[in-house]
Amino acid sequence: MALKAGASVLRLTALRSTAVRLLSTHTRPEVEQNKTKNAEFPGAKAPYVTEMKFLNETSYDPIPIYRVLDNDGSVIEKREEPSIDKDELINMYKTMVQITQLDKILYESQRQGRISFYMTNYGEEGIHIGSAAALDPRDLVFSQYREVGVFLYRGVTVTELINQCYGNHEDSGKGRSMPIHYGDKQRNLVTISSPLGTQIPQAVGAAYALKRQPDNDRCVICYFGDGAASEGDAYAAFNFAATLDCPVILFCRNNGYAISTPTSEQYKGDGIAARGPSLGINTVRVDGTDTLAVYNAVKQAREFAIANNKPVLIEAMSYRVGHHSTSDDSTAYRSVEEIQKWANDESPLLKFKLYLESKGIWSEDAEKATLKESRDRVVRTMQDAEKKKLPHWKEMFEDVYYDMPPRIQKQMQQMGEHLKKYPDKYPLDKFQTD
Ligand SMILES: Cc1ncc(C[n+]2csc(CCOP(=O)(O)OP(=O)(O)O)c2C)c(N)n1
Repeated sequence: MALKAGASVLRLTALRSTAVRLLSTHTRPEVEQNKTKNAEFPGAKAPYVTEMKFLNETSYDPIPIYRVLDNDGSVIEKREEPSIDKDELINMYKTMVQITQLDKILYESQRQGRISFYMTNYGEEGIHIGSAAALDPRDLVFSQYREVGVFLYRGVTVTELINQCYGNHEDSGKGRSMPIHYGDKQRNLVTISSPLGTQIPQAVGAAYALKRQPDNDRCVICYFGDGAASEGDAYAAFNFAATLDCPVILFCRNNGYAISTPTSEQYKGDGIAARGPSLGINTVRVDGTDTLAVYNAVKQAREFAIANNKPVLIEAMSYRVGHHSTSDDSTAYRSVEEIQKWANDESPLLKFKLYLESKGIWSEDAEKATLKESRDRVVRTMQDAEKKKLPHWKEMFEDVYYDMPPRIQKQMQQMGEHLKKYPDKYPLDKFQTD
């Protein structure tokens, strides 16, 4: 009883003080002013409102998609046309053609059992070349796996790429990684690794290291897919990039699919770009089938990132025209009509070619010659790569430890004895020898 009486006294007192508070808020003029003033919480400086409302993706307009070229290759707004000299424009287009030829032939070579795996880049050539052309060769590149054009544009040769896919002794990775896991230290291209998203925090860390160097004039670019953007690593990396003020371009290739998962199942809301402003990152969404739009976005992102030591998020919208990889048949989860529409009407190569033609610097003859040259280069190189020996079997025991521990030395010795005992059981003639 005593408790109950006590509780009702407390309730009465609380009611009275609420009433006093309410009355006073309606009467005190300084409180009137507070309504229009921004709140000054440590975690949010924002206006107060008196209407309780949830916000969601429909509360805002979708982030627009920046483009320079129309589908017919014409420049929409003259002021947006970048000034790129003729030779570079031609080099950009030729590299795009080289990507498609590399893809066609290596894809087939996997089908013929000559290499174990391959991933094509169809539909994303404009992303590779537009971004690579806007970077400085000293900028550090972290890629996912579908960015071979960036490697080509940096000067990695078709021979080096094919040696990697064949895993022969001339592969700088010594045949230890799956095909397409390229890397090139001299050209500032960090070796690709398969686990999705791991490169994103690494890239942010590298950008942080760059910013700590005196007079830094380099940035880091990190490519990742819409699927990889769902990894926890991506969120952590975005937030570190923003809070630690890192000169990194976070470049999302949104090609509509993560293997068979369409973006409609990958995320709700307005794509990857919408995450940028929410974390305080300068963000732009571009048409990834428009090489010039990608070029402008990366060029400005680079300048901004270096001048301000801040990240930029770019979401390049595109379509993965090929199957996910040689292990996939994408017609199981999307229609052939859908693929054809993007392959034909929105081809980044076609748009760029029409642009070059409109400038009078490209012709059908040049097209034919470039196609033949790039196809022949791949076929010739592939035949050479096949003849090259595979790395010495001892390589698989090396390079992990600076000084090989006794247990690994023992395994290597046992392997040597085993091969001596059963030489006819292994294709030893295909491997380098001592
Ligand atoms: C951590 C991790 N989970 C799953 C996979 C298997 N996997 C390889 S590629 C891929 C899809 C990635 O899609 P996206 O990032 O959109 O890139 P895209 O292949 O479309 O270029 C998945 C799920 C992986 N490699 N690593």
